[in-house]
Amino acid sequence: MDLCTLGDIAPLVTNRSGPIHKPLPPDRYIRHGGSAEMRWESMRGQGYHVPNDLFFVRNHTVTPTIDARTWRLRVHGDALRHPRDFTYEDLLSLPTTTLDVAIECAGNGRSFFATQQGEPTEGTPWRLGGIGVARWRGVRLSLLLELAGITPDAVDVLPVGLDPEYTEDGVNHGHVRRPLPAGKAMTDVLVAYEMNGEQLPPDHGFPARLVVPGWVGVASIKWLGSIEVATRPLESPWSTGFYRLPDSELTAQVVKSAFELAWEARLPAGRQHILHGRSWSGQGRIVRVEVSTDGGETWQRAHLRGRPSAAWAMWHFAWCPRTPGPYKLLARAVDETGAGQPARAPYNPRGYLFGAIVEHPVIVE
Ligand SMILES: Nc1nc2c(c(=O)[nH]1)N[C@H]1C(S)=C(S)[C@@H](COP(=O)(O)O)O[C@H]1N2
Ligand SMILES: [Mo]
Repeated sequence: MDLCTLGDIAPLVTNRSGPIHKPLPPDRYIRHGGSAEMRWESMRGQGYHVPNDLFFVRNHTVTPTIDARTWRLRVHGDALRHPRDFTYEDLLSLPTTTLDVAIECAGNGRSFFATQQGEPTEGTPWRLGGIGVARWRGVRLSLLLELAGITPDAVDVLPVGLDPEYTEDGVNHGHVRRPLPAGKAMTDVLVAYEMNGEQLPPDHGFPARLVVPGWVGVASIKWLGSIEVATRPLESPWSTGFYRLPDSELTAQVVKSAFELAWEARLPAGRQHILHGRSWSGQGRIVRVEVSTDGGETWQRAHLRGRPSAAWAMWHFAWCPRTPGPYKLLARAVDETGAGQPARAPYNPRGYLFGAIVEHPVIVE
């Protein structure tokens, strides 16, 4: 066989087409066009972090293939004394920081506006699987901006992705990008190149992505190509059009809870079941979780596992259903700021921040 021909074919085989590179087995993921959410029952028995092969993917277009050897992160703008490029090697050689952080789509839970509240919205009909917690390792954005000589009058920071330009309804909005106030950029934001101890996977932003703790997922720009730092406010369609609430900006995530159970899971009657779940908030640690198995008439405390941690809380609850039939399981959490989960989420046309209590159907038989 001609080895040269083989060499030509190999890259075509490894360079998969399609919007997402990694496998999306249907027993672990629900597909939504070019995006995919994890099935919560797949989290049963997992540790604190969502494995890379289960982590949800939200792509505006497609996962690009980027060569780290020629990749550069361009840091520029009028609020920098030394604008400069960073290579992949530069990033790897700088002091590292490791953080457990949740990334969650602002539209996570959106489908419940329609199914629970009778308020259909535009956008991907996520259930609750548009969230994941990973251990991210990389360089603090503040360090890169200091190396580039950020000035005290910096106002906004605009990270831009290298994935293809995004077109909606015939309008080209350009590359995915969304400004962050300089204050947030200099506090706890990471330029991550590792996810759960592995090189950042292509679908999650290889070679480097932003990780913005507590904020809606769209702030965590993947496939970073450039970062502008300006002395004036910056904007993009992702801050002025979509990913905005009618009367306010969209920044921190709200409180949510999910059971590690299949939708319409079947449970034998007359036996004790340990129901497992997780709760999270963009604003602080979860301090209390309650579960109701009677449609919200009565609530009981769930047991939190371990010490409260910022990314999410793991909990369990013992339930012994005696009577067969359909049930709705409810979980609600409260974070350290006192924020909880209401019975109804405030409606907004694009269906962001569904923080109401989700009714999880199960069948006892
Ligand atoms: N460059 C770029 N960054 C992006 C996106 C994108 O499409 N392109 N999607 C954003 C959105 S809306 C979310 S919710 C998160 C999802 O991150 P994940 O795919 O790693 O789970 O990435 C954000 N960063
Ligand atoms: Mo998102």
